[in-house]
Amino acid sequence: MASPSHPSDQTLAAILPRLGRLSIELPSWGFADTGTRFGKFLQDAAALSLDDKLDDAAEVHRVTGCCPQVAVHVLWDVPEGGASALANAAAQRGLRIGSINPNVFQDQCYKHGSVSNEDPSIRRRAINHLLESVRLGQAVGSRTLALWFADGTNYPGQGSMIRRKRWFTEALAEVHAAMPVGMTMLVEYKPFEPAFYHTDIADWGMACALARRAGPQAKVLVDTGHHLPGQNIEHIVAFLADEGMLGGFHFNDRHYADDDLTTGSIDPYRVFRIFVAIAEAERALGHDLPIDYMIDQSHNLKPKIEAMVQTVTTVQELFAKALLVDLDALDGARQRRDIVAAEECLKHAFATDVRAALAAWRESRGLPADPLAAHRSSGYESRAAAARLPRKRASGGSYA
Ligand code: PSV
Ligand code: MN
Repeated sequence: MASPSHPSDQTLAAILPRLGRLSIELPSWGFADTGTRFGKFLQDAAALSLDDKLDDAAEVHRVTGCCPQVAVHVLWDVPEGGASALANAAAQRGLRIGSINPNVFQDQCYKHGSVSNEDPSIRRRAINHLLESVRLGQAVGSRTLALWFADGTNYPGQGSMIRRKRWFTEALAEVHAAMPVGMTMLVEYKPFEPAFYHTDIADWGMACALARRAGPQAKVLVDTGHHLPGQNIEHIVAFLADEGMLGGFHFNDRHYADDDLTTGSIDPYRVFRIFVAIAEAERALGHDLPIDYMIDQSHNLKPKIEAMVQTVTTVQELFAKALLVDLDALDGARQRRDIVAAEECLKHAFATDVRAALAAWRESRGLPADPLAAHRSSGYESRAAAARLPRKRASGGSYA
């Protein structure tokens, strides 16, 4: 029977180096006021500007030590000074710009699609924005172009799925051809929202096919919230990893659809199983998978920095538990067709309490044993609120 236990020193010595190489990228948009389509509940300390977002990301990195990179959205985050101002703003805080996220879903011209729009001038405009994003990434030293498209239709008959697929193929190939060596294109899929009848890149198979057609530097981005109910995400992860097509993750959790809740808040065992799939793939390969571990969450009600710190420590705990799975014992059980013993290998690792071990590990690296407590006791949140509230009031936020 699996029972909660603590890992031995020997076991820890085997897993901690891999855990130490786990770098988690923070999303700039996770620090700003966001909401649902019904409205926003504003937070006094939420970030308004790029500088605020980077300050908040630096605070998360300060207490966790594993988040040196920040993902940016081109339309929301690029300052007037352009690429150099962006890179400098990050560097001043000990951070780097991570994935570049072009935005071809917000402008009015994209009402009927971006690279799959029937209007060739809109398609060109979208591709030009993607090409500019490649140049921006190059200028700030980013290695990742993360592509998500809202393109799709709401009603049967509204668009030609085949024509749109071809336009996507051409567009991604053109953008891939413009990428420098060392830059990876990540193609993200999503089954629905904002389109509710069909989405042009609806699942991992379509993303994989388009990435392969684009070129060797294109891979698939798995956003854990972008699956239909019941889909086995760890199977997708294992399959893509074995194909050499797994490029990265957008971590979050969900109960219904793309809920953007904090990772592991609803189903930590699923996140654990995803990491087990990665551990197995890495063992088969003999090296770390070259993938980007990114967070894509918007925190409507939780304080944003706390939610992000909670997410990072949860990811570390679940990753550590996955590394604890005895893969030799697991394989032995599989060969004996001992299903119960195989499952127990997973359950035992999942039930192991790694929190005290990770606290000691953090301290040994000069980090706070409890990142959340360290952030809470720092006074950062109230200082940020005091500094930001007057700006919010001035910009018309609905504050008393
Ligand atoms: C779309 O739902 C998505 O997951 C994409 O990754 C976007 O970049 C992100 O959310 C923020 O809108
Ligand atoms: Mn995403």
